[in-house]
Amino acid sequence: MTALHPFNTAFAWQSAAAVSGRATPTFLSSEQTEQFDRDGYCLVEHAFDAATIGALTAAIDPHERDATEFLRTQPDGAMFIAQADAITFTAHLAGHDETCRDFTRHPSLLGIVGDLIGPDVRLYWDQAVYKKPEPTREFPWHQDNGYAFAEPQQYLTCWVPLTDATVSNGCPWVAPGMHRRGTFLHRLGPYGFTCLDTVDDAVPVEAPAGSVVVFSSLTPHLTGANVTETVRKAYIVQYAPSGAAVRTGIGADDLTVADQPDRQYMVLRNGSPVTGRIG
Ligand SMILES: O=C(O)CCC(=O)C(=O)O
Repeated sequence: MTALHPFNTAFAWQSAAAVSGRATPTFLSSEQTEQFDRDGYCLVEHAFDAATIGALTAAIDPHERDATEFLRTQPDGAMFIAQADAITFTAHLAGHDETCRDFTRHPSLLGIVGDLIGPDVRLYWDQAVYKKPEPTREFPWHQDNGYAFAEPQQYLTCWVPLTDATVSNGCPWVAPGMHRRGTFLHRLGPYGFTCLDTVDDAVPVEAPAGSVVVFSSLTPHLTGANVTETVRKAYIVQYAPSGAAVRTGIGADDLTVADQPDRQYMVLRNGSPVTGRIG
């Protein structure tokens, strides 16, 4: 049995209905929220039109190019788990790019977070992940809460493909049902933090551009190698209930509330979209 993270001492999964206060979802279908509760993920198709994804990609590409150029100045073209010619992570775009920021408040995303988090929600993290043609490198099994331990442990990742994501180019795979145990112990491997070596019942989630793979911060997932000749692009937006905090130790004061005004802004307040200027 996989060991738990030392900070994960009393976890109990909260259903979508319990956290959202919605007996029936208003944006997702009941089948989707049931799958999310049971398996830890669901796929939402036709969430964004082609123009939205085209504009988002056009906005992100130059930032990713800059990130790649920066990586090339580093030893081996790499820094931590990013590598210029294999995988790049371009974080906090919503903090300075208006197209990305607007996207984080897209009605489809707000519908999803209203159904799966609750009435008061902040953006928690955002990053573009570009997986370059690289036939051997998997991004290993991990939970997003294994990187930085947030409380509540249960927040939401919306994995938005900017190009069709397939098994061949590195779509996400998930480990159904394991989110219900809370955060696992992670160790740092060559390509990132990891909590599991193999998963017998792993499910690939192929996702066309325009869809979004929605999973819990506690859902173990990996992305496969990219054996095609084109770049697989994704923009990842994560949301947490307002008041969520990152724990760095076991003390009562070892918590930092995730509310940086420029990039961890409110997107829903009392169930209504928060519009207007940010920061
Ligand atoms: O998009 C990818 O290839 C991996 C991204 C991922 O799992 C993450 O950033 O946690």
